[in-house]
Amino acid sequence: SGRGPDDEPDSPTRRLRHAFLHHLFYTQGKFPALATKTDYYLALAHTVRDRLLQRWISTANEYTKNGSRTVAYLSAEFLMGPHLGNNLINLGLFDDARKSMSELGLNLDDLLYEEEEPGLGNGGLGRLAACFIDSLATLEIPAVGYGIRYEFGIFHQTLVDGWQVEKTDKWLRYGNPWELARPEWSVTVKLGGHTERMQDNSGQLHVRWVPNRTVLGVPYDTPILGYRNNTANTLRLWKAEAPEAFDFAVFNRGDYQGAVNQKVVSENLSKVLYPNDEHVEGKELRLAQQYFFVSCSLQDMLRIMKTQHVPLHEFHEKFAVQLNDTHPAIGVAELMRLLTDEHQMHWNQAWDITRKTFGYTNHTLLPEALERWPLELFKRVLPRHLEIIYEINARFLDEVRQRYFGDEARVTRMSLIEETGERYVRMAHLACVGSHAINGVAELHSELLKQDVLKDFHEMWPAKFGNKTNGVTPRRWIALANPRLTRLISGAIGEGWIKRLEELRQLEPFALDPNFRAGWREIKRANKRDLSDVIRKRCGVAVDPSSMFDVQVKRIHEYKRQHLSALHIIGLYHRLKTNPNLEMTPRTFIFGGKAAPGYWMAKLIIRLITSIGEVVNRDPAVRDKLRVVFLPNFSVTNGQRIYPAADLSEQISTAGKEASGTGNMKFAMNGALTIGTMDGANIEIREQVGAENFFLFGLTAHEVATVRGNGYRPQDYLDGNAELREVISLIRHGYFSRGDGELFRPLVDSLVNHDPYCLFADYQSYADAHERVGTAYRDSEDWTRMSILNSARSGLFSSDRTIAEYCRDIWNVQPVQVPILS
Ligand code: 26Q
Repeated sequence: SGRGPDDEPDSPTRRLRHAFLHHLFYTQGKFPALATKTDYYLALAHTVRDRLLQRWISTANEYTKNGSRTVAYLSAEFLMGPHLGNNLINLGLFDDARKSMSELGLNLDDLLYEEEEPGLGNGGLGRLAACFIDSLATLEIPAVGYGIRYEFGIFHQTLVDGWQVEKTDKWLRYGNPWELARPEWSVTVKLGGHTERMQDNSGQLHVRWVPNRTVLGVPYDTPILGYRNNTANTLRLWKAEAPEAFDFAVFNRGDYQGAVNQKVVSENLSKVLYPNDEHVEGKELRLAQQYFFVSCSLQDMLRIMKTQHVPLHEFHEKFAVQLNDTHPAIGVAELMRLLTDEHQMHWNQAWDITRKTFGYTNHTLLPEALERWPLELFKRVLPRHLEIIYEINARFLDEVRQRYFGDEARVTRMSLIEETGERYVRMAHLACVGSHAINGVAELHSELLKQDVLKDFHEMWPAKFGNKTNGVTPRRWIALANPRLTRLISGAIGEGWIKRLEELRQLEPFALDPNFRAGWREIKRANKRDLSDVIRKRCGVAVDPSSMFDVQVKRIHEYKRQHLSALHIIGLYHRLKTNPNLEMTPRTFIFGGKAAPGYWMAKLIIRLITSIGEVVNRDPAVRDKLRVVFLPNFSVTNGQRIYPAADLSEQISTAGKEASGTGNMKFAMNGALTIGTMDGANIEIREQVGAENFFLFGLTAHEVATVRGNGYRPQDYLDGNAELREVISLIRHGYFSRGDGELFRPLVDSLVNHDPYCLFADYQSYADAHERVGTAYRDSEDWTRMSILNSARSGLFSSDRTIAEYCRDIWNVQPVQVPILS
């Protein structure tokens, strides 16, 4: 009849189209003539949601039937990124959806960009949690992600006069089609007040916590699909609400204002994500948030045990609970409280269960990022937990004293309570004592943990310690973000790599095939053209896709050293101005990343970068060789356009400071070469891709420690480096601030006088490495070969590998296959 398969009555494309029109009408209540882009997005989202509910129900059914051992991943952050595209990929419906939309005159990409991404995280730690739940579902591991349903996620960053300005993130504005409220599983959480003790008839002592307020935790569930399997796990995020009973009580006293106010106070708990990472502030609301979601989650696990008739003493057999940093570490004390106070279990048995339940992942070595809570604050919010922590501590320190007879200095160091000066609860110590496994997130980081931050704990319990090098999901970061590359790779080696990333190795021989290289290069070029369009729209700057795209995107932090790159760009600028005929590989420097709103120095670094851009981009003497742009609002969505378009990945943290990094992995997978230090996972990336395909520079972690230990003097490096002196002098004299010599003074003074992150010590080495980069880029055939090898050898950095290791070494969980339900 001449009809193609897509015109068959029940072809996938046709069914999608029908379902879509159905939802446009019955869910959005619109005719095409009145429909907005948001309506179209929501209609498609609901169409996809219908297709995943089947899997969600059969998964829940299968897990319940088998009483499967389950991973509970506790994290204050899940930086999920948009769901629609990812779900289409995992369902295998992406191409069908594109087709059915285009048959309706709609462009799928336009609809995908309509989704407001759930930015419920700051950066690496939150995004890692998102990659992990993706991999757990793909590996068919029974798992739940537990966290907070923040009403406002990470702020939206805009640039005004080159400065960061924050806007609230109203991600729920148009509703969220991916979540389902489960009010029937709400739980009550107590806060504040005091404790009372009483004896029962048999003389047994009971502790009663009399809170001064309670809040209701309402779970909102989002299905998390595995890649082309039938698994749909759950992300369960808690929203705080006022308990109804309280409402009534106040209302009956005629205090309507008070009742409404109570509602406001309760809902505050899940109102907003704290936007500072790697720098903790002892804020009462933050502690309450942490306790809120942890208590909700542990109570939820107890409820699940009850419905599945699992006896309480098997808690650790039913659940493996992972603490994503110390943010949920209060869970150790909370589980003890639930088992002993609320379920009358004896201390020793409860403690045994608790330790077998928890694993703790550390994500930082920076002292300012280690959580400690002032004792008074802690007692005000969690009086009972402070008592429990004292009890844990007393028993623990007895053990320390026995083990290390007479070593009171060690006892002081290891105590869960810091008592020198103001007193604090040390959350990392609580997490260590309450867990059976402790891990860092890259080899170097795990080693430094053992030698430094957690040295005493490692000496006491060496077997508890391990390493789990981070990974990222190739579904979102290659298949979804880089469809062109995905097609090329799959054409060469099949599609297996999407689930088994090590298969990318099969690309190695293609690095020597000129045809394949040409295809690879053309894809990078097309991705760069796409990004150039975005840059033109967002920054008003025209960049040349044939220039080298040199990219640094990540949170703005002094230790990550965005300003080292800034200094070097000024160095290049200076070279070009003094020698107009200088041969230089044309470069476009692309920056992106948010600064914590209260981190003044980070905001000044953004201003420095935008200032350099303003000068460089309009200087006819250099603009053909140098462009500098700061792309506002770096997010998961923007990352998906940036990583595929990068030639060079900047991973330039001071060695020993970046626990792992994960952006470094996303770049390498997408064929960028790295310029980087011996820090975090850079070391392992270099080892995998080969030293000859990686631009290394800078001091090692050991050398940094030595240099600093010998009384580091940045001025000496300045005296010894003419270019660096010129760079500093240009900034000082207001060259990038219209003659204002004050603007960047805090930044310059900090560098010249302290330079806590050794920028000056690494400057020349960095500049030299960039010289090698420039030379290498000019040989485009060889660069392409190295680019292919970077991708081909990045298989280790799939979060599937990471999760398989957690399952084997820490969680002891097995996959459970979900049958197709018809
Ligand atoms: C804690 C208390 C109060 C307020 C905020 C915080 C807070 C919030 C977020 C502290 C730290 C964070 C985030 C840390 C983080 O993202 N760390 C990164 O984790 C990645 C995943 O393991 C690593 O790759 C990065 O190296 C590490 O910096």
